[in-house]
Amino acid sequence: FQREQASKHIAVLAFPFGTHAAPLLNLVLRLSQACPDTVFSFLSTKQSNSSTFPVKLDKVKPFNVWDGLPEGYRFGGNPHEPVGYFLKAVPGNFTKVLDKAVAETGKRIDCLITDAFYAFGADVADELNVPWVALWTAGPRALFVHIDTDSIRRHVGINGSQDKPLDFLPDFSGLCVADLPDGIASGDLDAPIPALLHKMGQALPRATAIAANSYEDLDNTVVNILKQRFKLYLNVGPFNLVSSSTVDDSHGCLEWLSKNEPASVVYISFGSVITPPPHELQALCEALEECEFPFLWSFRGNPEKDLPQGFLARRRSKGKIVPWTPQQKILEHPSVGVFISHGGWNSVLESIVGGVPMIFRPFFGDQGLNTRTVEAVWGFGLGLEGGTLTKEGAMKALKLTLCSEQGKKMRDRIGVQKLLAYNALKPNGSSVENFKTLVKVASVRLIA
Ligand code: U2F
Repeated sequence: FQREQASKHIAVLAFPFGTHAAPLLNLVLRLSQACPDTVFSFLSTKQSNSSTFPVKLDKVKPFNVWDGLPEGYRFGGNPHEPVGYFLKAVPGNFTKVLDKAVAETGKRIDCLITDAFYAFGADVADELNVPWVALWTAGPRALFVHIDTDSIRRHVGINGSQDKPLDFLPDFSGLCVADLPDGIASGDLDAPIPALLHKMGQALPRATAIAANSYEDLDNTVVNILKQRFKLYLNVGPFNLVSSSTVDDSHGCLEWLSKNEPASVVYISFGSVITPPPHELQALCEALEECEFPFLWSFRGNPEKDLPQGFLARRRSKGKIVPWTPQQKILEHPSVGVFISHGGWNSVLESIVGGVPMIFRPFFGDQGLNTRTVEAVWGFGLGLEGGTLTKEGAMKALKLTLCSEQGKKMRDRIGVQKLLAYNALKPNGSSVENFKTLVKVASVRLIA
């Protein structure tokens, strides 16, 4: 950590759950390359920092903040619980460590970069008198519904009909209230995460810039509205095309894929935190057995215990189940024909870059919105009948995506998005130009 030589200091506040800290670090590494005389203090919880930082970095130093958990806390299986405790500890846990970062680097803070979830970033940046850059790690459309929450509530009411169409929103035809993230027009609006997102929607217009993990040509209408709503809205992704992380294929997934026919394998992953309930796992296993498509499954949990008896032994020649895969590389492998996903935004972008159509089983947050947007607006994936995994529903979706003319069309459509995503990151591409603007924003106080 080159304290003496570095002359500028950017503080970064990460959200330590789901796949949030990793894309933020990705952005920071790009900024660090563009601003070699800047040091970055990256604040997250100990657990998040130890899994996000692959190696010790010269100019980016991790600082641990308190996770808010009571003494002796034991995780009981509900992923929202530790988030709730953490949110009670912010922003105090961060501001305390910001002082430490200033003391250790010997540099005042010149710019604040936070996960967009942190509305308090606006006040902290004002107090420091520095620019506030917020990173939105999900899709443009999810951001839009969070900044327009009050107006959506006025239109559709609260906890009213789930079938109400959202066609009063731009490019939302085919979507309805049920597709919105929980806490916008239904559910417990005062629960910690809906409250956080509502505050976020109100604070983000104060940000000097919002950076987002997307590209201009995806969801163009919505992107143009976001540009009017914010001081500066900059798509600088997809991040998976600029990530330099090494590929860990310790379970031999890529080699296994190579033994399969092109576009034949079903890849299954429900992201970093979710395991579907037992009856849905059972239904998916039955569908895979009956259809006999080869599959690769990134499984959270214990497959011996959680999957139907005998399934592993019976499917050994056709399927591979592992605890973790190099997902980006998997989706770029020509053997993968379809991706069964929870609809996390990183997974959607990785499927676009791989050119692989998707089948969705969404669980929370933006996942339902991503599902219906891909299905009804972009046309390169499918939701399941009834929204959950049943044997019949899964079989139908698999056959449709892998063996029908409609599936071929989905593959063509996602292929077009793939090209657009690559174009955005070519020299002079929109994400590259947006990134240059972001570098200027982050350096503004530094130049002054
Ligand atoms: C939260 O997302 P998740 O972490 O649940 O899901 P994704 O956004 O799809 O990200 C999962 C990442 O984990 C990687 C995969 C993605 O980059 O490549 N991965 C892997 O490398 N190997 C594996 O075996 C399995 C996964 C939230 F739940 C979502 O709703 C949000 O959209 C998202 C972004 O804000 O954060």
